[in-house]
This record gives sequence, C-alpha cells and structure tokens, in this order.
Amino acid sequence: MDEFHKTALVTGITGQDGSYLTELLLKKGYQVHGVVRRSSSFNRWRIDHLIKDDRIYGNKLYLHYADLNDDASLRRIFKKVGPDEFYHLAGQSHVGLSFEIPELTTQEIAGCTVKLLEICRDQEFRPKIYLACSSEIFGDAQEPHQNEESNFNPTSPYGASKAFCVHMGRIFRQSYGLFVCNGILYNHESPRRGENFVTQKIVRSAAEIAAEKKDSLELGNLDVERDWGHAKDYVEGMWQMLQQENPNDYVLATGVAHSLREFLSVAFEYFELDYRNFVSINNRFLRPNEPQRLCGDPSKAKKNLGWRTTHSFTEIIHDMCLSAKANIL
Ligand code: NDP
Ligand code: GDR
Repeated sequence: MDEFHKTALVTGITGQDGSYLTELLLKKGYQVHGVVRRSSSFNRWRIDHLIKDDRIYGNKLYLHYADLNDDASLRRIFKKVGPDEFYHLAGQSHVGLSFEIPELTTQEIAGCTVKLLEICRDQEFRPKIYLACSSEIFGDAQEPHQNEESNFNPTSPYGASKAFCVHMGRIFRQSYGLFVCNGILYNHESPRRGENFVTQKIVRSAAEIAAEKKDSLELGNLDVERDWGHAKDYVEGMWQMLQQENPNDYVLATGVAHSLREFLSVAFEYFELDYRNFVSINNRFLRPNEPQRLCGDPSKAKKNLGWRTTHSFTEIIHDMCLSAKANIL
C-alpha cells in the first residue's frame, strides 16, 4: 500500500512519544487514530494543537476512548479502524513508581501487551506492530554498551515487565508470523517530558529557582549514568522499523552515557546557576534497586534503518530549558 494512504493506530497518544509520533505520521500523510482514556481532568495538552486544528482533527486525526484494561473497547477500535500499523506506547512508564505499584505495572505493561498482540493476531488484515520496550530490560548489564543480543537482567517490576514484552513480541513473530518490532529504547527527553521524570524535574526547578519562585531541589540517586537522546529522533526510528520488509528488534540510543551530575550542571548553567548550591538528596526519591549505568549500542538501527540522532546532549537540555523558561514567564 502507498505510504501516503496508511492508517495508524496509536496507544499512548497523549504521552510524550505518542504526541511526537502523531505529528510525524500526519506529516507523512497517515490517517492517525489514537486511544485515549477518560480522566477527571483534561490531560491532552501535548496534542491540543492538533485537536484544535479543524483541518486535522476529524479529518486525519481521530481519538477513541478506551483503557488498556478495557478489552471490548479495544477490540471494537481495531475493527472500526483496521490499522495498517499499530504503535503500542501506552502503559505505566515510571520505573521508580513500579516498585510501589508492581501489580498494576505488570498488568498494564505485560498483560495488556499480550492482549493487544492477541487482538492483532485475530485481525483479518494483521497490522505491523511496534512495541515500546526499554533499556531497563538490561538492568545490571554486563557489557558497557548493550545491544539486541545482550542478556536481560532487569532490576525493577517495570524492567521485568518490559523484558516479558520483548519475549512475547519475539514469540508472536516466530510462532504466528506477526510483523512485530521490539523497540528497545534508551531514555529520550523533550520539552514534553512528564514532570516526574528526572530531566524535566531538574529543568523546571532550575527555571523556577532562576525566577526566584523556588529555592531548592530534592532528588534521589545522583550517581547514575544514562544514555539520553531526544524524543523526536526516537519516534522517527519507531516509524522506520515498521517500514522494513522484515520485522526485527532494534536498540535506539545515542551510544554515549552521561552522569546525572553532568545533566544538572548543564541545566543549571543555562540559567547561570551552580546546581551544588541548590540540590539535596531526599531518600523518598531513592529506588530499592536500579542500574548504575545504561548505555546502548545503536549500530544495528544505524545500519539497517539508516537511523541517526540529530540532537547533542547539550542541545536536548537547552531545548528543555528554553521551553521551561518560556512557561514560567
Ligand atoms: P508517557 O508516560 O509520557 O505516556 C504514557 C502514555 O500511556 C500516556 O498517553 C498515558 O495516558 C497512556 N496510558 C498509561 N496507562 C494507560 C492505560 N491504562 N490505558 C490507556 N492509556 C494509558 O510515556 P512516554 O511517551 O515517555 O513513553 C511511551 C512508551 O515508551 C511507554 O510505554 C514507556 O514505558 C516506553 N519507553 C519510554 C522511554 C522514554 O525515555 N520516554 C524509553 C523506553 C521506553 P494518559 O495521558 O491518560 O496518562
Ligand atoms: P528512568 O527515568 O527511570 O530511566 O525511566 P527517570 O527520569 O525517572 O530516572 C532517571 C534516573 O534519575 C534518577 N533520579 C531520579 N529520577 C526521578 N524520576 N526523580 C528523582 O527525583 C530522581 N533523582 C535521581 C533515577 O534514580 C534514575 O536513575 C525512563 C522512563 O521513560 C521509562 O519509561 C523508560 O523505559 C526508561 O527511561 C528508559
């Protein structure tokens, strides 16, 4: 089918990745259908600009109510939409919180992913499937750079649930012939990052401290290193995976790890502040266990997909700082 007449179904469309992916797909001429859940407060700010545009909403973009736990509604949506491509991004996405709500995390990430794979298996025309997996599957990794062949050694309920998804994605691919791609993505950030993830928390706090609206920032473990990229680059990779002739698993990462202290330093320097004067540790934000360092090897995605990152570490932070500053004024 011609790329310009494809239909995509996206779960998690109101999240960071869902919103950027939707913009990308619309730009490529797709008709995009998103699954949204009911909430007492409206939380669609990331796609509000698309909803308010009459040329887009109701024309190329459609939203459907369902929850990941609502089997009948999900089946109905698949029947109605008949997607060519299915991007499954929804779920409890906070690693720290997964220690407090392990059962819900497992149910939403692991159980609901199998359910959605089953729904896809039952479709007359089976869509190509993207599963949002995570570097957290590697946990206490043995190699300095993890790739698609690295062992799984998750350290959190979140990581274990995502590892289960990778296995199930592979099983559905091998056993039922479904076109399933597991995207093993490392941390990716943007001005649309949720505020309880560390990067957004740091950047917003630095902006508030600079504006004298706040005078300190409490964090958890500062001695970690992560491989941080920009979400815009990563949604491009998701799309590229589904354009290949054959399904496969891909690591998307920058290949470079930075310490959280480096992140703090760059973010606070943007506001001409020294983070050491404002940051303290609060045990509340420490996790029972976590990987000290995670860094990916994106060679396979580079070679097979032609995927590239286009934002440096500093550019990502400055992009977030600029937005945080504008939101404060
Ligand atoms: P977000 O937390 O920003 O978005 C999560 C999305 O899932 C939201 O749209 C949320 O809806 C939706 N959702 C959560 N629970 C349910 C539910 N029960 N029913 C329906 N919808 C639900 O995540 P990101 O955009 O950052 O990440 C997207 C996916 O990629 C997630 O699965 C995450 O675990 C994974 N991932 C993310 C990485 C990153 O660095 N960002 C790295 C690796 C993997 P609502 O708005 O209503 O809350
Ligand atoms: P992560 O992202 O757990 O890697 O999951 P997060 O930004 O939450 O944490 C990154 C690192 O910072 C440390 N940290 C803190 N984290 C938070 N949230 N709040 C704090 O106050 C704080 N202080 C220190 C954490 O301990 C951690 O080491 C993200 C999510 O997007 C997942 O969905 C995704 O799968 C992974 O990235 C790859």
